[in-house]
Parts: sequence; structure tokens; C-alpha cells
Amino acid sequence: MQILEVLKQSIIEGNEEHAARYAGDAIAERIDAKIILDDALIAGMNVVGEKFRTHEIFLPDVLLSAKAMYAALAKVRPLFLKEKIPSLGKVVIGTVQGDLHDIGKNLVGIMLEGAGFEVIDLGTDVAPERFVDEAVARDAEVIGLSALLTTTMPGMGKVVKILKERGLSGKIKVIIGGAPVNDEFCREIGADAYCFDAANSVATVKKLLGQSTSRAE
Ligand code: B1M
Repeated sequence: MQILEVLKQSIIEGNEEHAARYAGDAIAERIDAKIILDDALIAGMNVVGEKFRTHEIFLPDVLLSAKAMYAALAKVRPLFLKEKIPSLGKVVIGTVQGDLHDIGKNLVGIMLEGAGFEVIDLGTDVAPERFVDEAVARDAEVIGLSALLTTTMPGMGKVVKILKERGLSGKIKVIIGGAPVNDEFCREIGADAYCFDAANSVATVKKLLGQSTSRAE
């Protein structure tokens, strides 16, 4: 699909205007929102990540790509939220303390919202205590933690520890995700589940809450 390739390219190049326009074009071509997300937006950011890793591009370029990604995401987002479904539960979500990466976290939020969960997004650089305080205050069943830096991953363990100290383990479930996170780390800190990607987060949260995962997500 030609349009997905040019959309992906506009994200790699950090061209906000093109990204928004081509995302609109892809929608007009009736390409499935999930395919636009996976094959153009996330695929584009993956290339950006690799170029950044190999020093082919630098931080300002990455920021431009992130802006382009958001411009495209703003067009695609309403497609995920079209159907208004009764709330399946509340999820408090955020990026852990010291970490400003929010693209993956926002995708997870969109997927969960689209599936019918009420998502309370605390943003980035969120202190461990705040996750727990907000989850309790909002009566949330799940806390979703995102971390992209190896240095900020320990913040996830702190949230699990605070829940334990307050006798909330098991009552409020914790799911974790982000590029440096894995299953082993999840077991190590005692979180309830690790999620590889945003699409998976819906099935994971439903499973944790004992809900059927049969509906397409
Ligand atoms: Co930074 N950055 N960054 N960065 N950045 C990484 C993470 C890095 C791997 C790049 C590299 O060196 N190769 C590296 C971390 C190295 C490490 O810790 N081992 C890094 C670094 C070092 C830094 C700075 C320290 C750079 C500096 O200042 N010298 C700095 C830190 C700032 C801070 O947070 N305090 C920094 C800054 C930035 C920008 C601001 C420029 C920008 C972020 C913009 C934004 O988010 N608004 C940025 C970006 C864009 C990246 C890369 C290139 C791309 C991340 C991304 O958005 N990917 C990244 C390289 C990489 O990851 N390959 C990199 C696309 C996104 C869709 O994927 O977030 O992984 P991801 O989310 C996935 C899954 O992980 C999962 O679902 C999503 C897909 O479906 N997922 C969850 C994520 N959260 C989840 C939560 C869940 C479930 C699934 O449940 C709750």
C-alpha cells in the first residue's frame, strides 16, 4: 500500500504536515486504523529508533519524528474511539518517574480506551506514590506503567512495593511495558503482567480482570 509507505517516510523525516496529510489520505482510502498504526506510525518510529541508535540521526531529529507521529496519531485516534462501549473498568496509566517517553504509553491508552476501558492518563514522569494514590482515589482496577529507559525501570518495582505495603496487591493489578522491559523483569518485581505491545495490552488487562478476550481487539 503506497500511502502507508509515504506516511511512514514522513514520520522518519519528521515532517509533521505531511504526516497529518498522509494519515488523512490513508483513512480516506479506508485502510484499517490498526494497519495504519502498525505499518506506518510504529514502523516509522522503529526506523527512527534504529537510526538514533546508530548515530545516523540525533535528538532534535527524533523530536521532529515524534511530533510527526503525533500529528498522524491525532487523525487516526478517533477511529479507535468511534464505538462507545460501556466501561469495562478503570485503568490508571502513565510513564514512570524520570522518563519523558510517551508515544508507546499513549498508544496503549488509545487501545484500552477503544476497547471500552476508562483510561486515566497521568502523563509522564509520574512518581510511584502518585500512581497508587490516583488508582485508589479513582477506584481503578489496573495500573499501567510504561518505561523506555533502563534507568527508570526501577520505578515500576516501587509502585508494586507501595501496593504491597498498603495491602493492595491483587486488588489493583499492575501491567508493565516499554522497550527495555520484559517478562523476566516483570517476575522479578512482582508485577501482574508484562505487555509486549499496545495491541496486546487489551487482552492482557481483560485476562487480569477475568473478562472474556473473545471480542476482536
Ligand atoms: Co529517547 N531513548 N531519550 N527520546 N528514544 C530511547 C528509549 C533509546 C533506546 C534510544 C537509544 O539510545 N537507542 C534510549 C534509551 C537507552 C536506555 O535506557 N537503555 C533513549 C535515550 C537515552 C534518551 C535520552 C536520555 C537522550 C538524551 O537526552 N541524551 C532522553 C531521555 C529523556 C527522558 O525521558 N528523561 C530521550 C529523549 C527522547 C525524546 C524526547 C527525543 C523522544 C521521546 C518523545 C516522546 O515520547 N514524546 C525519544 C524517542 C522518540 C526515543 C526512541 C527513538 C523511540 C521511542 C518510541 O517512541 N518508540 C527510542 C528508541 C527505541 O525505542 N528504539 C529512544 C515508538 C513506540 C511506539 O514504541 O515506546 O517502545 P515504545 O512502545 C511500544 C512498546 O514498548 C509497548 O507498546 C508500544 C507499541 O505498541 N509499550 C507498552 C510501551 N509502554 C507500554 C506500557 C504497557 C504496555 C505496552 O502497559 C502499561
